Amino acid sequence: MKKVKFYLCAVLLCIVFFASCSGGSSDSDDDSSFPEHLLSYVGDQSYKSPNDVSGVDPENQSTDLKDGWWNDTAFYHIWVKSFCDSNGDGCGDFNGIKSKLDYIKNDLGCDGIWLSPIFECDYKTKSSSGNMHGYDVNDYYAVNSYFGTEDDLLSLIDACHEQGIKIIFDFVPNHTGKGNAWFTNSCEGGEKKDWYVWNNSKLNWNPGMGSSDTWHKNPKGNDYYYAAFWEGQPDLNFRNYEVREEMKNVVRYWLNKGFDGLRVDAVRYLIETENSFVDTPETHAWFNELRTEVIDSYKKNFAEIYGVRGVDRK
Ligand SMILES: [Ca+2]
Ligand SMILES: [Ca+2]
Repeated sequence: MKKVKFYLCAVLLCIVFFASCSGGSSDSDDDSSFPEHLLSYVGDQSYKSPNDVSGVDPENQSTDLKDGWWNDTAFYHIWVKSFCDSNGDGCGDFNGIKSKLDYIKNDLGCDGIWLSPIFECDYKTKSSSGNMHGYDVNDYYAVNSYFGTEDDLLSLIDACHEQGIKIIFDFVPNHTGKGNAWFTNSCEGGEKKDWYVWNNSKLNWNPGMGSSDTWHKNPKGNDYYYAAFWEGQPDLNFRNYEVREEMKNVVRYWLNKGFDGLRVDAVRYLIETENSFVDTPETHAWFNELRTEVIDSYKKNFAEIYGVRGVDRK
């Protein structure tokens, strides 16, 4: 009888052991599969942004631009937070840059400015210990209030053009900040659920930046979202027609405010496929849409794109 009890216990322990192993593997850390639903295109193809701009606004466009102007323009990259603080609050700002245009043009010999991200962002601080990089945008239609007002920015753009300086903005389409209202709505299962990349279990995609810890738990649900860079920068879903249009609208919106062009961030990572997480034909297709539907219509098209042909930023 004792032997029977022993064997029964052993069998039960084995069942428990194997059950726990198989249960663990369904939510394991080494699942690099590509679930079929992530290949589907979703959303409303006739979607219009609440901030919709229907086309080119000629009012604010410079008239002295020739095709290919960017080829002989010397750009100065300005990290806005640290460049020049005009009001002594510890944070660089648009008015500070405006006060330095003569220095940029005549002392440095530059006739173009590339601004680091200037929009409302998730990690926002004036502290010198935090870099506030701005590559975690919470609102693509609002300037970071620590840098000044939108009027301050427009005044800077005008002043640049008066000095013969081109000015471009940093556009971050692959991901937003976690504090973006779109992401909050998505986490809560609202109408923007499919604006981000979700799966019911944690996957282990490695887009090639060293870490495969790229899927993170929904803070308001039981599913997981993809973030190629880190959990604070959730990837937008560019297989959603609404996202595709919204991000094209962001470019129209700011070019209409007078910017001469844009620098595009993280271009390699827009759309993932079963075969690759970077440089995919699907990613190229969206940039082609951006070029043909938006940028080309401005006749002063310029987009500084890092890494689209496989050469990443150095
Ligand atoms: Ca300031
Ligand atoms: Ca992506």
